[in-house]
This record gives sequence, structure tokens and C-alpha cells, in this order.
Amino acid sequence: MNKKITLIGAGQIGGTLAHLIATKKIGDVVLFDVAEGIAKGKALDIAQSSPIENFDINITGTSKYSDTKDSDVIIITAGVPRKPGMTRDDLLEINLKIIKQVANGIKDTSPNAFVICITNPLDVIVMALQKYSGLPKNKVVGMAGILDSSRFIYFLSQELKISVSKIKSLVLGGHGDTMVAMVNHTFINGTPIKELIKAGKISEKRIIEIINRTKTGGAEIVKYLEKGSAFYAPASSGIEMAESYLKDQKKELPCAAYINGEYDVKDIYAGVPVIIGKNGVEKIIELKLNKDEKENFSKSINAVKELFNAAKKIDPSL
Ligand code: TXD
Repeated sequence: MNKKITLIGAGQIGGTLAHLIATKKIGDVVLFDVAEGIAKGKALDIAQSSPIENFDINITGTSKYSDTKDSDVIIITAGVPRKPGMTRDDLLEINLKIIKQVANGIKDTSPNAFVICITNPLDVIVMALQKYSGLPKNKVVGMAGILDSSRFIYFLSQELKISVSKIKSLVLGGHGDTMVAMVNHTFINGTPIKELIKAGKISEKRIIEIINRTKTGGAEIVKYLEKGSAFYAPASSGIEMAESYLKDQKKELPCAAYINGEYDVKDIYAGVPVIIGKNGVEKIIELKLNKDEKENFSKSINAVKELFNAAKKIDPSL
């Protein structure tokens, strides 16, 4: 019996998620959207590629939550994306309303699902989703750190002219300008990047430029596209999380998870390294942070807290 994966939002990321799930044969797909035609049209289009891509998964489109009942995984992209010049935070009011609707739609129909939220502003929206839905905190998680880490690793690979597979690194904290690229936890072929700086292979200045490009990685794509934002890498990032859950891979992944004590942080969602397995977020990994990293991480947590306070002003029920 195939796993059931519901995608709430059949837009740019939702459609790409559906296509990846189908071609990777991960499970059956229910594409849900208030714009039912988009959901049905994309589902039918992907289904028609099955003889070519050789998959037999069932993929349907709907605007009824009853069709999403008993999902194993739910990936949420419902919401509006940025336009050029907008920050992720500018999406707060409109996407808060949408995520409340989504929470009400899924909480009774799929109480046991692993829920991955992608909608921006990510850290606050995933926290609101968990509060509105009342679903277990270890089964509600946000996708951002995998994308930010992937951007950082890609830019380093281009600079050093080496395969992305040879670079290990991660980006933590809020999914915004205060995100923290963990330079001291960056290894090139197993060698700390600090050794490459000493050997003159890359300068501190270039690393700072790459960190800044990672922070604005989303805005750079929004500027090119003019209408809409990044969707291929965000979709791949969401699939990484869904597969680690469905296949109990227990991968260590940077995700927006509920933190309550780790890193001296309490009662907030933000990007930390977590183990994702069959029980959802199974563990938060506490990295050793130096003074600068601690300072930057707490700045990022404070930025998330500030935005959550703004969310509570919009909806005092949070
Ligand atoms: O790293 C990350 N987390 C970010 C997230 C990376 C890139 C994009 N990020 C955010 O994802 C972006 O800022 C948006 O908030 C979401 C979705 O981006 P996408 O590019 O997929 O947006 P689209 O193409 O506009 O798709 C959104 C769909 C669209 O088809 C709407 O009809 C639908 O959401 N929608 C709804 N579906 C269900 N229920 C409701 N209420 C609803 N409202 C809109």
C-alpha cells in the first residue's frame, strides 16, 4: 500500500513537489488547492507522464479536505510568494490567515501526519500552524535550513571549483537576513574551511560575500523571475525531509523545529539540526557554538520572536 502524501498548495513549489514524488515513486499524491483547476490540471498532466517515467503512483487534484484524509505526510506551500522588493516578513498577515485555514483543514482529517511547512515567513508560519492545529510539535516542522544550507554549499562549490558532494556545512537560525552560516562547521573534503583560509585557497572576504549571497539567495531569484520565487530547490528540500520520515532514514537535517531548552532557547520554532525519522523530529542536535556563533544565533532567534510578536498582534489567539 503506497504512502499518502498530500500537498496543500499546487502552485510553483507544490507542482514541483508532486512531480518529484511521482518520478521518485515515493508515494501517492493528493494535490490540494483552493484553485481546484490548478490542482486537477497539474495532477492530470503529471499522471500522463507515468508511461514515460514508469511510475504507477496514484495522483489526484482536489479542493476538498475530505480527499486528503489519513495522509502520512502533508507538505504545505499554500500562501502567496514574494514580489520583487518584498521581504519574507511582508507576507506575514496574508499567509497567517491562509495557514489558519489550512490548520483547520488538516487537524481532524490527518491527525497522525508528518507535516512539513514551507510557506513564508517560514519560522513564524510553522509555529502558527502548530498552534492553530494543535498537532504534536515533533510532527510539525518547517523547511528552510536545508534550502539555505544547499545555497551556501553550492556557492562554495562554485568558488572552490569542487563537487558539491565534497562539502559539508549548514545554515541555522531564522529563515531571513539573520540566518547563521556555520563556518566553523564547514568541511571541504573533511578539512575545516579555516585550514583552506590559512592555506590561501579562499579568503575570509570571499566567505563573507558568499554568506551574504546565501542570505539574499531568495531575493536574487525573485528579482530574476519578477513573478514568483524559488521553487525547484525548495521542493527538493521538502522531499529530503519527507523521505527521511517515510523511510526512517534518521538523517541529520537543518529544519525549523520546536526548540524548548536546547541552545538556551525556549518555546520557539527556528532552524536547528534535527534527526528526522519515523517518529518525526526525533532529536535536536546541539552543536558547540563559539562566542560569535552564539551571538549571531541568538540575534536570529530574537528576530523570529519579534516577528511572532507581530503575528500575535494580528491574531491575539496565537
Ligand atoms: O525556504 C522556504 N521555506 C521558502 C518558502 C522558499 C521558497 C518559497 N517560499 C514560500 O512558499 C513562498 O514565499 C510562498 O509563501 C510559498 C509558496 O510558494 P509558491 O512559489 O509555491 O507560490 P504559488 O506558486 O503562488 O503557490 C501557492 C498556492 C497557489 O496555487 C494558491 O492558489 C494556493 O497556494 N493557495 C491555497 N491553497 C490552499 N488553501 C489556501 N487557503 C490557499 N491560498 C492560496
